Amino acid sequence: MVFQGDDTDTIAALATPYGESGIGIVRISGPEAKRIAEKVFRPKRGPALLQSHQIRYGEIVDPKEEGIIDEVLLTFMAAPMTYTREDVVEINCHGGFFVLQRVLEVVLREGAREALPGEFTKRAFLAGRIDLAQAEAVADIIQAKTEEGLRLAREQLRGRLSQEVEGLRGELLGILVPIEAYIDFSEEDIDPPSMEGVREGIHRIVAKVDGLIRAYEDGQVYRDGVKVAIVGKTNAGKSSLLNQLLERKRAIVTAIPGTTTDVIEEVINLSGVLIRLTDMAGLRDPMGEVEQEGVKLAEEKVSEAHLILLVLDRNRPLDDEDRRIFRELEGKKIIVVLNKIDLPPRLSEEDVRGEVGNRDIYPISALRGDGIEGLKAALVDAIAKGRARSEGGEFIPVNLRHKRVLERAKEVLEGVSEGLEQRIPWDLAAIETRRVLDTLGEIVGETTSEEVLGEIFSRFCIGK
Ligand SMILES: Nc1nc2c(ncn2[C@@H]2O[C@H](COP(=O)(O)OP(=O)(O)OP(=O)(O)O)[C@@H](O)[C@H]2O)c(=O)[nH]1
Ligand SMILES: [Mg+2]
Repeated sequence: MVFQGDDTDTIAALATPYGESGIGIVRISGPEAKRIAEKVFRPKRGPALLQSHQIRYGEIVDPKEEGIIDEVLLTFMAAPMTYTREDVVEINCHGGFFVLQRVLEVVLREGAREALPGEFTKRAFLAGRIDLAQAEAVADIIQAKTEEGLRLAREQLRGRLSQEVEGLRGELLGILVPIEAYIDFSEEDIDPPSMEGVREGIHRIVAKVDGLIRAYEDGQVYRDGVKVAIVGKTNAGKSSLLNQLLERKRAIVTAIPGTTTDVIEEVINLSGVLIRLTDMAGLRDPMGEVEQEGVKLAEEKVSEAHLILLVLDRNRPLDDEDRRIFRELEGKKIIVVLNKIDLPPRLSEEDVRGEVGNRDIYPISALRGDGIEGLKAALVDAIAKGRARSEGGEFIPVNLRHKRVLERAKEVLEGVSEGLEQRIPWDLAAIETRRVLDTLGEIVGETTSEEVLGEIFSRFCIGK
């Protein structure tokens, strides 16, 4: 859905979800908010006129039918000290579907329009109270599924990325100003800028842009979760391990090899990190058409995974199938799980070491649950380590839209640097560099098109 609608009229929506709850809130924003509130609200005590930032107790009435709809607490907040910087009214009603529907109905009838998704936040953005990256953070906070995801969104709301981008634009301007001065006053006796100096400056900025692009990849782990694939040959105990990690019987477990044919995906939250676990067919030469499809799907999942849990059956010696799997996993991040330690060992740690080198090996019994807690800790550790490596310091929230903007900026900057080496005229270099300033401005919303804005705000729920 693309966002449309007048940005100056008065809007209203339910700010809490439909359904039964202790309270539900109807929110109104815009120039008519106060008038509408005074029309539908009858205070139990005190003056009829509403004063800013005071909570009042009273009733919502239907002015047409003279009937009482609900007993409420109403707050009027005068612009500009409000979320949208417009006049805002919030009505705390009883949280029933029907009551809320009726209150909203009379508010709309008195002159408000139903708000579109994210429209309150869009107004905060248009009024300059928050920038675009911060507006996006509001949606991220609402949608956060883990503590870490929430932390990231909070950083963004505080303007962490915006500061970073403003810094970059400042540096870029520092490069641009002497070039433009040279172009504008070329008749006078100004020396041309040093080509090497300009290129160095551009490279420094590109390196920072690269850092932000990497931050996206790190952040993705917290926003969307880490993909962990459970891999091993048939009957190794993959589905049993999935069930142990989920602490419920999700996948079918039988003694027949080839039990799992489809891909099973489930999400767990370990220490604030969202983990997307996939269990699937054992990797082997498929026996029939169903299994063939299953193995194909499984191979796809392996290639997408950030991390592999490789399950080996300690009760059986290694065979060609195992070796084929080792080869297929080359170059992937792997945690080795030695399963069925409740049975007699037919596979020594040395045999396994010969194949997996000095990777950590976790002995478990997926049947009895032994070693599962240790394995969980190892999982979290492996993910945290991966992050520390690429992060190299503070954490900056970057989403996919930001990343695309950054990639475009980087491309143009690299083009300018190459061009300068080939002696393109200074005015061309200046034009291109200015373009990057605008491009970066899209992150904070200074130069963002109406269409992109529409897309961003339609991600929100109604009432925010
Ligand atoms: N004794 C013992 N048996 C286990 C253990 N883990 C799994 N099993 C048994 O091994 C058999 C296969 O287990 P599954 O979890 O279905 O193995 P899988 O790797 O998912 O097998 P496929 O889906 O066929 O590829 C079942 O009979 C399980 O009960 C274990 O730690 N100890
Ligand atoms: Mg299975």
